[in-house]
Amino acid sequence: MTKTALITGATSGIGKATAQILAKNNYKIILCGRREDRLIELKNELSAFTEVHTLSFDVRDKKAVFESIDSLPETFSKIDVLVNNAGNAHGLDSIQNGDLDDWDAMIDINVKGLLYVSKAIIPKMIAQKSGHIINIGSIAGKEVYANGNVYCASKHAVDALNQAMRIDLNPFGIRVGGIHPGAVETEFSEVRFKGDSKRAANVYKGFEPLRAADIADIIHFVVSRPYHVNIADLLILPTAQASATIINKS
Ligand code: NDP
Ligand code: 8X3
Repeated sequence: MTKTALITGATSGIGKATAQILAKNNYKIILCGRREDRLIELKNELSAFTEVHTLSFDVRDKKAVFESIDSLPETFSKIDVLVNNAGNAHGLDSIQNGDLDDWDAMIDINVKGLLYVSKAIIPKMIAQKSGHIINIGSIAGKEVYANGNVYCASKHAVDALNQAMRIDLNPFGIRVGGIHPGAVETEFSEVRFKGDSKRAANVYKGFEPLRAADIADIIHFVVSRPYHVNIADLLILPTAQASATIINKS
């Protein structure tokens, strides 16, 4: 039977690539994000392969999260796969110089947003006695690096929540797994550096970073394992990267 995947942050980067690969592999797709033009464009592209529904909401807005998910039409209401991907870094400053609005954004989007979306979907998975949740963490959730403070804390929280969800949802047969990428060239650094494209591009200079499609491919592998196999935790790095800060650059 055709499965349905809901992907947050599907307007760009890892989320968009995940929607593309799952659509081509017979999943019905629910695309989520704030930028409606991009949602519509991607829906048009993926409709050649599968049924697609779009939900435009800010994961920080808990009312919008619950209303959007409650509004799903019957044909999309059984969610088999949730990819908790929406997130970003905002700024790269020392703890003493950090911007409070950046801190709020990272905690509210990466942690609380992930929780709101999960809370809106988990009861449905419990009722249907099946489901698979993929939480997108980061190498920043495994290590802390200079000036990464609050972003690293938010991704450590995702790592903890991933483990906690797996324990709490274990009696219901729901699979939970974390995917923790290193450097992936997406709009991530553009957002982190607030549109400074030169600084963003510099992050990926001198080595071959991961592409969004590399992570999407792995997400597809994880969700397509037989039901008795749950890939609980994966750290995926570009070959040139050994740790959050050790990157072999030419
Ligand atoms: P992008 O900036 O390319 O994509 C981020 C996505 O998140 C966009 O689709 C954006 O959609 C969505 N998003 C951001 N804020 C909100 C919000 N408030 N409400 C709803 N959606 C939101 O970055 P990536 O693809 O790289 O990032 C995806 C995930 O991967 C993030 O969780 C990130 O932390 C993680 N990650 C990224 C790495 C990298 O090096 N790129 C490495 C490790 C982890 P829209 O703006 O339309 O709402
Ligand atoms: C994104 C990767 O190393 O910039 O999560 O934190 S890093």
